[in-house]
Amino acid sequence: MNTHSFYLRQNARLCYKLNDYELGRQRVITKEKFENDGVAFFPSVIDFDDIQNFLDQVPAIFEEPIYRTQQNMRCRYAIEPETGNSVLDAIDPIIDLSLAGKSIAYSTNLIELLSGLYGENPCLFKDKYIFRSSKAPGYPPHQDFISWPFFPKSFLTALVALDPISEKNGGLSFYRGSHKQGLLTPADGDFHSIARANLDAFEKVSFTMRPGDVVIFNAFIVHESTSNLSGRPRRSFYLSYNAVSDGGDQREAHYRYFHNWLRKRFGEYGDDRLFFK
Ligand SMILES: O=C(O)CCC(=O)C(=O)O
Repeated sequence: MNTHSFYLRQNARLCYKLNDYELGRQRVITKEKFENDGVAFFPSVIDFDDIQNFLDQVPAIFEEPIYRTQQNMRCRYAIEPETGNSVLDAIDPIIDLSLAGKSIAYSTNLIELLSGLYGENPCLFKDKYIFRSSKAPGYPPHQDFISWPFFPKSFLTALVALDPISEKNGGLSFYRGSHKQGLLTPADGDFHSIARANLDAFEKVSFTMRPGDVVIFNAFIVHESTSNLSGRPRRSFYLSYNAVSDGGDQREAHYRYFHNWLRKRFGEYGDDRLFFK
């Protein structure tokens, strides 16, 4: 049974209507509600077959040795707390390697949903595939906005569940409304975590997701993830967009800047062997 419907073309302010048959009620997610909370959950946005096609393509890609080296700027590693070993954690970007991933990023459902939230067209800015292996630690509380010269303030991320996601396997929590405080850390272009003690004023919300469900969140909302205790990877696909009026298509420029930043950052430690492939 189709449990949701899109109302974007008729009225951009009423962006999503969710029929909750089990509870016999109808919930509506408006642009205003999203702007107030900074995060919203949308069930069954991507077809399960499309998710499965993407999951089928990924292992073959990453059998290639070129994607299993830390010198490739596409691949991010996490340190396993128990052993200190590095484990592959994220592939950023991935849609140039996977047509199935690309078709999810530009799927009508997702683009219409984002158009409703923006009130204008979205442009894809960035995409990443996160493995969150059972050994990888969670991410500490942080905001996604990076104070780089042209980083768009309209940056929104659609987290697409590839596996079921819950608190037990490294699910995300969001500090509802925290995006309204703007950037909470120094604007120096670096990643900063935020102490939980500074977040008491905000309600912490999390979502249990099935493959194909989507959570969309603001660049300034503080969020974190738990360690994955399930013994299996928790795979997810993060697609970030900007509003077209906020810089237009900046995907290539973003990755150019990002790679130069990585080269400078790790150049300090004498690592001049980084490449992107
Ligand atoms: O997938 C996760 O565990 C968290 C990822 C995250 O917060 C991010 O990429 O900003």
